[in-house]
Amino acid sequence: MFLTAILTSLSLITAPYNRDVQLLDGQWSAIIDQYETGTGKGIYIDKKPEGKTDFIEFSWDGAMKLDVPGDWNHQRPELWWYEGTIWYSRHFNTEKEPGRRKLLYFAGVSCRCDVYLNGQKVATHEGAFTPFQADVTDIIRDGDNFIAVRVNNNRLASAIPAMSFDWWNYGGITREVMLISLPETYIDTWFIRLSGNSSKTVEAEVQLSSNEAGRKITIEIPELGIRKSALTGADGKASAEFKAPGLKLWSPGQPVLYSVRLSSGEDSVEDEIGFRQIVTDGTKVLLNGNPVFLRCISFHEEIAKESRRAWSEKDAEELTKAAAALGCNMIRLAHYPQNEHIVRMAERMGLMIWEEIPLWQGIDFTSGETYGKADRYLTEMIARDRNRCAICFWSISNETRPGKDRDAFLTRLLARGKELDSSRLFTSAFDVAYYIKEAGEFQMKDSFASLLDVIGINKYMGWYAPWPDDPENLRWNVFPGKPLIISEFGCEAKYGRYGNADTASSWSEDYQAELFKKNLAMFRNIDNLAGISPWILYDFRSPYRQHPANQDFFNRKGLLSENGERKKAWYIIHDYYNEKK
Ligand code: GCB
Repeated sequence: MFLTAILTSLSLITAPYNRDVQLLDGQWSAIIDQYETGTGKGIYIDKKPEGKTDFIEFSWDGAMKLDVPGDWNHQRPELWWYEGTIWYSRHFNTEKEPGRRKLLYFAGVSCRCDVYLNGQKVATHEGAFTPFQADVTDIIRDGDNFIAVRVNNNRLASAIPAMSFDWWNYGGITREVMLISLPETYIDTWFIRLSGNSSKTVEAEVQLSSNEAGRKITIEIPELGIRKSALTGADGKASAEFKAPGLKLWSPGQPVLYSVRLSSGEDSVEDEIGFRQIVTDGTKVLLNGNPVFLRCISFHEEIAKESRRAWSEKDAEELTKAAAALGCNMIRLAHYPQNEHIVRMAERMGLMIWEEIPLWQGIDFTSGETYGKADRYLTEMIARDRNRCAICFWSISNETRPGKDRDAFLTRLLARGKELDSSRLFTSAFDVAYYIKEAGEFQMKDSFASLLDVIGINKYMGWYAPWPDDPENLRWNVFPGKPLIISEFGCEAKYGRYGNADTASSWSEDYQAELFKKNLAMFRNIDNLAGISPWILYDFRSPYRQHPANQDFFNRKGLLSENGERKKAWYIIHDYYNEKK
C-alpha cells in the first residue's frame, strides 16, 4: 500500500535544494540494456555469484562509469546516438535517522525511468524535464545502500514530446539526485505571492507533510519585520494573508528577493521570494502596473560548445549572462522546464521567464494517455516553480494545429493550468498566422488561441516563408485585442561566413543580418506587439540539421555560435533592445 502511494503521488517538496541534502552526484556504474532484459534478470540487485555453478552476465563489477548529473551522449563515443535503455547504479552510505524521514529526489531523468533502492522499486517517472521524489524512510539502511535506475530515452508516439523534435534527445540522469533528510512532520509545499492585484498584501498557503490539524506554522520576512502565524486545518494546510508595508516589488531593473522563513514544530526552511504583479490590459503586458516591452531570447538547456546538457549553477550562469548581455529582460525556456539553477539564476539577475512544457508539434491529441502525461507535466512544472516570481508566463504548447481533438485537449489543459495557478499569464506559441494576399495582412484563425492571455507567434519570414512584399508594407491583424509576442523568428547562418546577403543557401551572417533588419521593419506594423523573442541565443544540436558543411547537426539559427561568438544579427538585436529599454 505504501508503494502505491509513492507511485501515484504527484507530491513534490518545495525548494529541495534548501534542505538538508546528501547529493548522490558523481560516477555511477552503467550497463547498456539494448534489449530490455535487465529488469527480468534482476539487475537492480547487486548480485554476486553464489557457489561454484552460478554466474552473472549483467554484472556491475567492472561496469563502465558515467557522470551523474550528465547526459550519456557526450560521455562516450558509443553513446553519442544511443536511444534506448541504460541502467545506472551506485552504492552510497547513509544513516537511518530515527524520527526523521528521507526523500529520494531526482531533479530530472531523461526521459523515463524506474528507480530501485535496496532491491525495491520506489518510483517510476516519465518526462525528462520535471522532478520527482519517493519517500524512502522505510527502505533506507544504515551504512551501505544500493540504488539502481533503469533510464530509457526512446521516442514514443504517446510521449511529450513525441517522435521527433528539433533538439538533441539527450538521455541519462541529467540533473542532480539527492537524499533529503527531514523531520517526521515537515513543511512540504508552499505558495507565497501577492494577493490578487494588491501590491502590499501577501498571501501564503503552507502544506505540512501530514494531515494534522491545529499545528502552528510561522511565516517570517525579517527584512520587512513580518512574523505571522496560522494554524493548520484538517488537511494539514494553513493559509495566511497579511499586509507587507514597505514591500519592494521585483522587476528586471530591481530584482528584489526577500528571505522568507517558514517554521513549524521542529522544522524550518528558508526560500528567496520576490513579489510582482503581471497582468494584461488590452494589448499591453503590465509588470507592477507599468507597460513592459518583452525583450526576450530563447535557449535550450545545453552547453552547445561541449555538446551536452546544461545542469550546474555554473552552466546556468553562462546561459543567463549571455541573455543579459544581449539586453534582454526576459528568457523563453525552450521548449521545456529547464533545471532549477537556471530559473533561480534568471530570477536573481532580473530576467522574466516564459516557461513551457514540451508539447511540441506531432502530439497525439486523440490519446487519453497522452493527455494524462500533459496534465502531469504541467502540474509538476507549476509545483516546482510557482514561487518563482520571475516566471510571468506559463506556456502550454508550441506549434499545434487547430482541430477538434487538439482544441479539446488544450482547452482542458489550460483550464487545469489556471486552476493550479491563476497568478500568471498563460500563453502558447503558434505557427498558423498566415499572410492573406487579398486582405493585405497577416491573419490567424484559431479558436483555442482566443482563450489565452497572450498570443505567441512563431513566424520565419524570409526563411520558411518567402516575403510576399516589402516588409514595411505587411500589415498584421492577429488577435488585435490581445498582447502578441513574436515568439520565434530567424534563420540559419554559419558564424564567420559572409557575403550573399540575398541568398538563403549562402548560410551567411549577412543573409541572417538582412533578414533580422527586415523582420524588425515588419514588426513596426504590429500594433499589439508586446515583445519579441528571436530564435535563438546559441546554435544548438539537432538531428534535424543534416547539412554536412553548414550544419553538421547544429541548428544554426543562433545569434551566437555554439562557442559563443557573436554573429552580425546579435548586434542588430542588441541595438534594438537598447532602444527599447
Ligand atoms: C520552430 C520550432 C523550434 C525550431 C525552429 C526551427 O518553429 O518551434 O523548436 O527549432 O522552428 O529552427 O525551425
